[in-house]
Amino acid sequence: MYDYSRLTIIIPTLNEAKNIKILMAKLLKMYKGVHVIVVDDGSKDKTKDVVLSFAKDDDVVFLDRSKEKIHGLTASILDAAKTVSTDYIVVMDADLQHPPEKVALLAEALEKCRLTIGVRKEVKDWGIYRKVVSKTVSTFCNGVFRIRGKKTSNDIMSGFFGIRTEFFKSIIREHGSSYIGTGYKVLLETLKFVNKNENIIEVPYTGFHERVYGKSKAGAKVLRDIIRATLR
Ligand SMILES: Nc1nc2c(ncn2[C@@H]2O[C@H](COP(=O)(O)OP(=O)(O)O)[C@@H](O)[C@H]2O)c(=O)[nH]1
Ligand SMILES: [Mg+2]
Repeated sequence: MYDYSRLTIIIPTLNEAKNIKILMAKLLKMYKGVHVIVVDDGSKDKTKDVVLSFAKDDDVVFLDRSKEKIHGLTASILDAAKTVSTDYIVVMDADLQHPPEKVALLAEALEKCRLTIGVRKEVKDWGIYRKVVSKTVSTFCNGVFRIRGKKTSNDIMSGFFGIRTEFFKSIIREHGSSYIGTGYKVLLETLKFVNKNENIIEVPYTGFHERVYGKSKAGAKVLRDIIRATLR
């Protein structure tokens, strides 16, 4: 039986009250003893109240970044990771786009390797244009990484991944300042610092769909950031 007290799930949030309520209830029921850090950039809705309501009975931390100078998904995840004291980390979005049941596979595979990646096998709700753009950009990023002897992935844009805490912390210590804090692709930026010979395990999943409540916060800047992060 896997001991989930060895795992911290990091969830970045910005106005996700409705989604985080559903997600936390599922995670805490499925994974007894797990630690959760919700890292928030100043939500104006009830995200904080919802998260704190879970903190009474479980190991749930609300990391408030509202007063930080740089807000962003990547900066939030890096900040949260620095505070983790368990062996393993899984990073997932709050918006129910990442299936909670796959956290188990990402976490368990960390016994055998240092990095695990949730790989979307099909993306419902995406039109042909978005699929083509996504495929083209991913192929480009993987191509650059391959040439540079770095690790590639079948879902280099994934926001759903597992990583050994010490491994992540050492990358952050050495390279944290080069990440685009306001960016959205922390896994892609991390792969830049992972050698091609590193053994990683990919966990495929189906059912990636549009977010349940609210809107995506990622804008046109994301694409520019991806290219910038890949090339530099
Ligand atoms: N802490 C923090 N979380 C963010 C920020 N922007 C988005 N998020 C969260 O990061 C996750 C992914 O964001 P989302 O807008 O769904 O991006 P998309 O999935 O790429 O469309 C969600 O849980 C968001 O609430 C931010 O600036 N700071
Ligand atoms: Mg999303």
